[in-house]
Amino acid sequence: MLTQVNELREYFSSRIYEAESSDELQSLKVSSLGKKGEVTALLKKLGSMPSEERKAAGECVNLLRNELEEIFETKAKQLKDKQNSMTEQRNAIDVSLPASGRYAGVFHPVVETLHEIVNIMAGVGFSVALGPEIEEDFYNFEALNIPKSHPARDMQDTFYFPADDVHPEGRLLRTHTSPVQIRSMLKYGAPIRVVCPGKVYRRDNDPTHSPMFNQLEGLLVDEDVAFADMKGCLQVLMNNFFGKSLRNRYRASYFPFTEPSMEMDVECFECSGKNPDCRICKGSGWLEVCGMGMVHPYVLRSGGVDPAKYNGFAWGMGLDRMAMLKYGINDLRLMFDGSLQDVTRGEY
Ligand code: 2NL
Repeated sequence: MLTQVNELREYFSSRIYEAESSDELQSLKVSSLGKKGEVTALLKKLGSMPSEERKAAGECVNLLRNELEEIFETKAKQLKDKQNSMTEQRNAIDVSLPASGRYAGVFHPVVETLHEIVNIMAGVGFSVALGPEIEEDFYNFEALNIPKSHPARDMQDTFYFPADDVHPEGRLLRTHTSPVQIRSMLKYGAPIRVVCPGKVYRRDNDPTHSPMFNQLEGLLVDEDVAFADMKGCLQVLMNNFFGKSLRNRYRASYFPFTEPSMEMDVECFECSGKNPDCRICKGSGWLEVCGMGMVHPYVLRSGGVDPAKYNGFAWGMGLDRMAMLKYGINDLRLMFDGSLQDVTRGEY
């Protein structure tokens, strides 16, 4: 009996000493002091021993049991301390490590473009005017010398709201930001310098047209405004927007609200016309950037301005198109979907 006790003491105390986890320790406890454990088995054996041997043997086994219980407890505490200090180390903050990066928000390329153009024009004395997206026929068409028969008024091009008691004439989604300039002339009179950015709507939806897009129009009205003033003003805008001095050319055009009217092209800022495969100008060497002209006298009159005393110029450009040109975005749909990754090619 004594040898068995000593063997168990030897075996369990060294196994406990070597134990590396609470699980291991627990299974040692079960196999020694548990119901079917080896020490428990010895205790059970005592009953079948002759009574003269039982007392001494009993003391021996009990002593072993108490000893093992004590070292189990000590070892359990050691393992727990070790566990705690490991967790502490894992959670320790190393203040010398570089800080992790943070996502800063970015403006949408169209908003970025809007800010740039507004800042450039503010530099030459223009204010910003905003107006309603739901407009009346007068401001969107009539005042702009767009007659009732004009195709732009067609149901095919314009979104109309049904007439009701409050608006018996019916209303529409503005098809350009020109009504804001009419409203500005009526409100502030001449002389005036304004740019009018905003969302405009047309019944168009294909790979190169969106039913909602962003426009920016400008209007300058004063005494003795020359055609050359318009060219100079637009040159300042384009050179500053594209960041370098670019050649320009003008093509005769037609708008009901300007006379004469023209379209302006600027030299391709990317290749200056030298790359037949240029992804920006597609090899033409020119970028179509805006339509413009001297304000039609009818339009001045609609804005409450006397065309005998004042004249002026106006231009209109697509902000989405300007953003696409400047930032080399080749698909209009990218401008209007929600994925930052696609628009910025992952560089945010
Ligand atoms: C284009 C052409 C243009 C205007 C817009 C305008 C406004 C008033 C009076 C006269 Cl109140 N004109 N706006 C003039 C010429 C061209 O836009 O291609 N837009 C994308």
